[in-house]
Amino acid sequence: MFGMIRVGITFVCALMISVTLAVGTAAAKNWNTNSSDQNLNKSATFNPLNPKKRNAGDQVPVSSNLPLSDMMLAKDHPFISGRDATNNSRAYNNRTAFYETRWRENYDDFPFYEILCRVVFEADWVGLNNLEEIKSYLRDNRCTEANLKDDRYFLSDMIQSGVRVDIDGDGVRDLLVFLYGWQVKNPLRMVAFKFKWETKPESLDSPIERLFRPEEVFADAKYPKVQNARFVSTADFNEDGKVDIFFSDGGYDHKPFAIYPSKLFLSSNDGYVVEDLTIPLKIHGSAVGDFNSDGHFDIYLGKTISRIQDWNDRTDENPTLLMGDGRGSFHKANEFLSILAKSKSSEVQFSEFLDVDGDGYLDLIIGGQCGKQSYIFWNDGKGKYNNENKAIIPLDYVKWGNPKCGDFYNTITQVFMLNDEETNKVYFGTTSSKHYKGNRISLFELNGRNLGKNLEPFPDAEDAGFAYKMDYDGQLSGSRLGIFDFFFKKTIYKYDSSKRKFLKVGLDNRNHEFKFPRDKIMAKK
Ligand SMILES: [Ca+2]
Ligand SMILES: [Ca+2]
Ligand SMILES: [Ca+2]
Ligand SMILES: [Ca+2]
Repeated sequence: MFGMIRVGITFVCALMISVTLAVGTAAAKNWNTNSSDQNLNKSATFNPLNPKKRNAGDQVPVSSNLPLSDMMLAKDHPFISGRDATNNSRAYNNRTAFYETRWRENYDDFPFYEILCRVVFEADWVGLNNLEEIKSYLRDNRCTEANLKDDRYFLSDMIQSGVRVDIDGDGVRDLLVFLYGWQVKNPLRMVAFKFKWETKPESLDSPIERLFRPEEVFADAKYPKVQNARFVSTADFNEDGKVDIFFSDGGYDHKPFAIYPSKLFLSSNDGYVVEDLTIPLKIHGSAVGDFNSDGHFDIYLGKTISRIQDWNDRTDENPTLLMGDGRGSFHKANEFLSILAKSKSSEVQFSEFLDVDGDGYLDLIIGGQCGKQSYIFWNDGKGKYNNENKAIIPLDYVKWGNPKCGDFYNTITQVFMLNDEETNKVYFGTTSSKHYKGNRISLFELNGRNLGKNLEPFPDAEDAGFAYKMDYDGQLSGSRLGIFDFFFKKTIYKYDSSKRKFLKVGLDNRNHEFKFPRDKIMAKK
């Protein structure tokens, strides 16, 4: 019964694709097109299920006078064994930025209110247009509340995501914060904080030392504008051993629906050089990994909108695969994508490169929305994905009737792998939402390329927010998940091998409890 219906849905999709393909090729005009000789050296594959993390307690602040050229070294993550970007053998094969990003997008030391307070009182370049109003609100609340709301401004929107990179080469990863919020005719600009120390789980002392001046971080001595960095990836795109950053810009989600280019921050001896990777496009669901195992990181761009007046009045474009040349340039390579992965009708809201079947080649996960199915496309070993070689991720889809968007938990917000050492079983996991409402953890036992049924989906109605950000709480195997809400409060789940499900361990509100010098910050002009 379900099999027949599934065939029916696939057939409808195929029909839609044949119509949309003809008109959907205009989006990717403006990529850098330098191509290079492909270096096809083979080397050891990275096993994401066997990572090692150094003890956070071992890390102490060190001061040094490293030259500027040592900034942002990728080698400050020795726990990712075999993946050191400064390794002479350059073992890039099959690398995904997924795990690196997970580590660098770490929100365990993310002092939410201090960031907010410093953004408003100290970071005058950010570009808030109703600054006095916001200041007086924050003053009244001692910088400890975030619910100011006028007709189009919401403080909690402002702090959207962060990346931890050692900016000044002192051995302690600092924090770049990507802000979200529409201000007159511009998005906000970023902020970057110098950190004093890293993860000390018991401490509530603020990890922030001060704001970086823009010339300490960016080559052009300006903080870049950023509208919507919901999907951030870190990887060494120009292969100089230093961490680079890519974010796809999701634009502004309310009128006037402004759209902006997606950006690369490429390392240089003068700090990050900011480049537009795309023309202004509203992009959702990007992923980074070396899909064709040539040693260079590549980028997949999911749902793409080139023009939007309103949700019902917009021009969608097809997703794009960009092949990297290892020097920070990319060219379009959609011939490697399956038809579904390069069709706007798939409504790709989430994507990830991950070696799900463990054959050493990165598979491509695309997550649809509103009843569109989500898939894993298996890499054929040559970087090619096709519609015949895939698995449907068995979430709840529209099976009958005419349900509305958001009736089922089928909008993927995060994916992960779980290696259950007790039973030696491997699982593919997802968190999914009802179109960004609610959160459900799903687990599918992996048997080669077969996905088992959804094990004990948990929880349903209990958690109102969706999984905005996720970490592995120190264990990349995914046996302990930390799921962050919009305010970066964390809910921790632990996998119970005997029950084969995740159990909620508790809440971690530390990001709201950090002590910081409010009076000193608020005294600034
Ligand atoms: Ca530092
Ligand atoms: Ca680099
Ligand atoms: Ca590549
Ligand atoms: Ca694979």
